[in-house]
Amino acid sequence: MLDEAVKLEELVKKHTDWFRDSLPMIASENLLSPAAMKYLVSDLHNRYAEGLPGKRYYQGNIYVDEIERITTELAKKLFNVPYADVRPISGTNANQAVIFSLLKPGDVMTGPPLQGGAHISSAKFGAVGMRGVNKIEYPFDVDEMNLDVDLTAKLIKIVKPKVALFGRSVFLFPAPIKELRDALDEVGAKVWYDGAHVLGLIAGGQFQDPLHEGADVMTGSTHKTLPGPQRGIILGNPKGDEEQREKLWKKIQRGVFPGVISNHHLHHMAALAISLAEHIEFGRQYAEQIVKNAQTLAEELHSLGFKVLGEKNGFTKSHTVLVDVVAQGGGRKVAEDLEKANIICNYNLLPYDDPKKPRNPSGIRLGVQELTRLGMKEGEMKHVAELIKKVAMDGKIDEAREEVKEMKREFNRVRYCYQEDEAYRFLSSL
Ligand code: DSN
Repeated sequence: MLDEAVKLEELVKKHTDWFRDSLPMIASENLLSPAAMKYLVSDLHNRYAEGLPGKRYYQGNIYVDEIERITTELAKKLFNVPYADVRPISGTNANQAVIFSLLKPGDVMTGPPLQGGAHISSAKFGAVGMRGVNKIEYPFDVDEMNLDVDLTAKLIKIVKPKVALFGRSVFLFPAPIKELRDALDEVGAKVWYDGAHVLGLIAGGQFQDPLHEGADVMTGSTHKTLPGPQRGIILGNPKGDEEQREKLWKKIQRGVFPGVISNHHLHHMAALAISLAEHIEFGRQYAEQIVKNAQTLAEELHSLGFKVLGEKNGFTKSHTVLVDVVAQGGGRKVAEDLEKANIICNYNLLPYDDPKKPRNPSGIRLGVQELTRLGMKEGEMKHVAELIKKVAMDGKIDEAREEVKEMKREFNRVRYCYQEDEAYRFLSSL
């Protein structure tokens, strides 16, 4: 074996052991269930499928077609919508498909600002800008930690976007779609909701339900609060009569294939099907606990002296907690110190930061969805807040790391799924 190959084995093992002994709190990650993970190493990995079931460009898709039909039906059932496309291979890829199908170069779209939590695919330097679309940003209200509804309604009426995007990657509170519905209808904008972060909360009935509040289409990644494989999804409930709905949906499906994907990674699709089924059975309970945990963490950090954003509205209604850590040395320093203590999160721009300086922002973003998946509840969240204080305020990094390892020993089993099991058993047996 080449030295590099031996080294790789060592690196994967070290990584796996490190995460087993850590508190992973990146708001966009989660753990796959054992039942879903087994499909990732099936023969499906080796195969190709292009197009839609029954309309393929390769032979060998007899069972793949059936798997895709089941996955699509489960997605429609979970979100209670008439349309689902389960082929995008990531959330960004799903966004690209919507951008390509609904927007042409020179078109105007509106969306949240980057420092207000927008995903990079909607930035001027991301997929939207690269498509030549003119993105105009909504005004953001820091006290509300949400869009400024009155100013946003005025903006929509003035710029008349072809597409109005809602949803964010730093997503504490529901987007005001209902409040903006009149303005959106007046200009005839298509409403696109990026639900990547909150997909599992929406499906679990714990967040707004955008496709029943006026959004035409929702994109998402399937590995955040919806704890499936790293993949994407597009769900639709377009406004209009049957013909208009079908027309829009066909356009979006052409955006997926041949627009932005060829093969759609069939092993991940089967893993998604199982994850959707698990969420139908366990998602409500899981989503409820996520929101309780995030609120407890935010309250505890606040009472320990941290500047937690969103105080006016109870800090958070999602899986995410956003903390201004300027007083503790800034986002970068705090995130790096936490990493040394095996608490993994990311430094993050806050709404009042300069978006041109993303490497030195004021905040950290904390997500509780993975810790919740491992069975942690409100009591553990209080302990996590104390550990964060120990690192960021008291500088006791080594002491905190030992405590994290000790705490984590009790929490390595994946919950809210068919076969609760050791999260790292498969990986560490590599
Ligand atoms: N940008 C990623 C995040 O929110 O962490 C999602 O793509």
